[in-house]
Amino acid sequence: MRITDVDVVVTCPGRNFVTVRITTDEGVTGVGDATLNGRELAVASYLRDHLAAQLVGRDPLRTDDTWHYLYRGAYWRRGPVTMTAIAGVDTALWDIKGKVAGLPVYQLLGGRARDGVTVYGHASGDTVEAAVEDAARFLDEGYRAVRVQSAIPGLESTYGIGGVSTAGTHAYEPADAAVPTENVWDTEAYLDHTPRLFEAVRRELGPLPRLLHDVHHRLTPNEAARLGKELEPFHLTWLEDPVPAELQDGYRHLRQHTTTPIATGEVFSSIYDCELLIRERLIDYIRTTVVHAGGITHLRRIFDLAALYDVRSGSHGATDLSPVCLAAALHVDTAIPNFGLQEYMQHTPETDAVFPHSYHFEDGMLHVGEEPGLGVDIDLEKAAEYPYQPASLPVNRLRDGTMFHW
Ligand code: EZ4
Ligand code: CO
Repeated sequence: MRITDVDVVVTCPGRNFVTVRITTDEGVTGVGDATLNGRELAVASYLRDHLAAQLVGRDPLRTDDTWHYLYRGAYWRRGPVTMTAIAGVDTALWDIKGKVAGLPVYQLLGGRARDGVTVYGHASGDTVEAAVEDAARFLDEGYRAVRVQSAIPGLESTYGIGGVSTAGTHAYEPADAAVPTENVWDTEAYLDHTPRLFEAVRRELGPLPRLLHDVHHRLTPNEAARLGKELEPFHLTWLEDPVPAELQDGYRHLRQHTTTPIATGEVFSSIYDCELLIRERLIDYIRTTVVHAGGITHLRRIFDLAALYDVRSGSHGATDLSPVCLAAALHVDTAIPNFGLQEYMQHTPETDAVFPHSYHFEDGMLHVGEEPGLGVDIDLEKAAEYPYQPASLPVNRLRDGTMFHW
């Protein structure tokens, strides 16, 4: 069996997605997500201009060998563009392997380890009351865990707020332009507000719902330690990305000061980005996912390392990760021993139509389908109706104009 074509499809059914589609001489095709939000065309070029020619003629079933061929063979290792491109290819090869074997991919990863994949939804609101109401709606819809973000008084815009963000719809979309919108950030306002938010959520929703919160990389280790301590009475399932992820030894300081569980890793692209955090047990959940961490092959290695140290998976699953990534993530989540929680934001109906899939939501869990491969495809005709549109994530500045983390 040989790879005959490697196609890269860029489509924008509400937001941009890059999909790798690999065809074989036996007519079996596979798909992989290669979307890197705001840098989509860099990955598309990496795939089209550099990898496609190297892949044609190779045996598609040599998944691990191909992974190393692309990783070691580049000489320039790691980095989000490279690892997202490798992920797209690797995911498509797993899809092909499943179809050839006649088995869903989770079976090839060791088989079913749980009934379904518990997910968390994104609740938010312009006020604390609105955020509490939104969180309650998610719980009413059967969600067992919910991330809660609310607007910070005095700031014009806050991460995670905006657009429609109630249960059953998808949340905010990034700026629809090549030049990012600029937001203003105020750490003191945020640190003052966030414990009040969770005090209200716990008071209204009770002690049992699993609650999460995303700091989005904006605190120093000591500021994060203060927040973690103040949130301890509200028993979060996790506090996400409390500090910029490149400041890894800052997590030692944080860990020594709070028992609030910590999750990080959505921006990591390799096992080497999380090795220290896992080995020193500085985090509770590792948030790497298929598309940005080198595909199923590499993500599985990260999760296996994490399992040795009692760190659980908590894969990133925002809407800029396509349904192809979500399907692949669900196969991994279904099979690994140390699954923790999976992020889930519903895609738009247009996106779901471009990427027909067999996973479904029920009782707070996502369930993979049973067809061979990943159980997801791309409808090329529909994809062609939505050409690429320049789009960027926002940037943040402090009140005095200093560039800050977004
Ligand atoms: O900002 O996926 O936990 N989810 C997140 C996301 C990220 C986007 C970046 O593309 O932090 O909302
Ligand atoms: Co996040």
